[in-house]
Amino acid sequence: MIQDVLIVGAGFGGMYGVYKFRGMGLSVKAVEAGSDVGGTWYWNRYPGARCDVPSLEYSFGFSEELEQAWEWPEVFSAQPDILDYANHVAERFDLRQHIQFNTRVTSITWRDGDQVWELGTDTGETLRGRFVVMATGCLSVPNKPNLPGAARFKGQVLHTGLWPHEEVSLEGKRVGVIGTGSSGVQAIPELAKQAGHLTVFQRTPVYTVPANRKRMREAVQQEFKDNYREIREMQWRNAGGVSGFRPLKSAPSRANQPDVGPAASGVTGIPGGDSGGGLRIKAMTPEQREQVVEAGGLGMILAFRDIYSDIEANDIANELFRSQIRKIVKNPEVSEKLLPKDYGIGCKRQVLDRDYYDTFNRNNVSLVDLRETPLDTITETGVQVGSDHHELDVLIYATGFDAMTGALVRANITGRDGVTLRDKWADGPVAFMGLQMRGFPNLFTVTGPGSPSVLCNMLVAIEQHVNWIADCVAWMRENEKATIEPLEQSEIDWVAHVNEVAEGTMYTVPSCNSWYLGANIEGKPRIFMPYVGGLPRYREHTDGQAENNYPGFEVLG
Ligand code: NA7
Repeated sequence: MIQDVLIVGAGFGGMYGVYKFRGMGLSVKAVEAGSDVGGTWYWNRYPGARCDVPSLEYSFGFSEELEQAWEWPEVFSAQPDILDYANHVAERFDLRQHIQFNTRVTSITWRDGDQVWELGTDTGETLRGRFVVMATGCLSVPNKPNLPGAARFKGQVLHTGLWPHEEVSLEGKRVGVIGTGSSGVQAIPELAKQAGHLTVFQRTPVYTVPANRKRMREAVQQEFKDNYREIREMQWRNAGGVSGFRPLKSAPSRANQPDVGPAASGVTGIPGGDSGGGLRIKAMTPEQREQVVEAGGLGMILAFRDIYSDIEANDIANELFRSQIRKIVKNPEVSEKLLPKDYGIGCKRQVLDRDYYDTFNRNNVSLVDLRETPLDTITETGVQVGSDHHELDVLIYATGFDAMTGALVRANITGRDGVTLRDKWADGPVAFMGLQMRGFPNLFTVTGPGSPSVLCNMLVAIEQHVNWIADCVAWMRENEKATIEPLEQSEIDWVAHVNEVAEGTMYTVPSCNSWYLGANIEGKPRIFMPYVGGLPRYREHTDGQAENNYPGFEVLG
């Protein structure tokens, strides 16, 4: 059987794809490596895993019934609650009947004669479809660095991005964690509570600020539900896909954190996620800056408008940040190691934490600075760093992902004339609007490189992409077109535009090494992959293409 649409992945993108294409009367099948839905939230079950976008914003807007039915327990959701939501969506819309679980797609090949895609799987099947939608996620291929001696370690080895489904008991154990990005920073306070001793192996210190940890108030949730249509419009008009809607009618809470957004003004994991402040750090005296932080907390440093585009302002903010951490971490030697010094705020995705710095005041936690003394080797019983051997029962990799391109390249996609995506992207991802690649007709990517994706509220970005792809497929069918793919020039112009808008931001300054740039993966070309121009500007481009019958694409009848 040839499916109208084959979808790879059953995270939020794949799930909404199934719903959308089925609703158009098309045959659709999704293939998922995991045993159930949820994508990111299915795999990342490590203790402390949590979303960095407010719960009421990080939700689907395509169904009013869903919006009204679902209750979020916290202002920022923990992983189990988001996974519950994913399960609820699957059940409510009866999506699982269209999803083949426990099946990894191992190859995707264009058959020009039949104009179909053929998907090979690790179960030995071959699936055929007219259109393919890659809903494979931006952070779905765990990065496990090739550390010397790693295979020798006899204890338990875990990766935050592949955390086991069954309970992991760390009680009384000597636990080591490598990595201090979002995953490490979220996990470390929880691991410290569970472990006998926790050793943190840090290569690059992080700028992290406290997350909002408030319970959801019923009145606030209700006000969102009453205003969801307007809120969704506000999301579409916001650069980061976050409405920033503030409940007006609900009685203000007495707790010292706001009911909706971040702990302090301007704080989510994505830029433009909140209205932020109008303050400029350069225009203030040192005393005034201190007062801002004292009044609003560490996260207020992120609300200064000028720090994202002015290196001097950025330096002032970085120093202000460091001075605050020195006050929290009691041991000055440890404190100094925890301070980022060779890159600035705004270069990497903002990390939000719960008690991260305080955790280093515990007497069962030690910090090993791999910049000071590099890791020599993993041994059978631990990690050797210089003359110190750290004995461990459990070694946890919190070492991130081959972001944005990893899952697409790994799927072994071969397009027209035998050209592989791996070859096409050897020098970095080349795609039109993060939606399609020339040479790969009728294959679409959800939140692909060159789209707002990880710089946007992911659920909003996913809905926008799936809607666009569905409209394109509908248009093709109405007009009896067989194939669509971008013109070569469209890709060239788009990549130039993506680079142009990223220039002059903190994301691309030479001192910055982030997964946005692919800098966390050895040998990966250094290219800024997401679209920093914001969702509204991006939508002008995608809507413009659709409204004008896809002038940037080659469409064959
Ligand atoms: P990140 O942000 O890529 O962080 C990975 C961490 O692992 C980071 O501290 C790395 O240090 C460290 N790392 C990676 N390789 C090594 C080696 N070889 N040795 C020592 N340390 C290493 O991944 P996360 O999973 O935390 O977060 C990814 C996103 O998921 C996050 O931004 C949110 O959007 C959700 P480095 O900085 O490379 O020196």
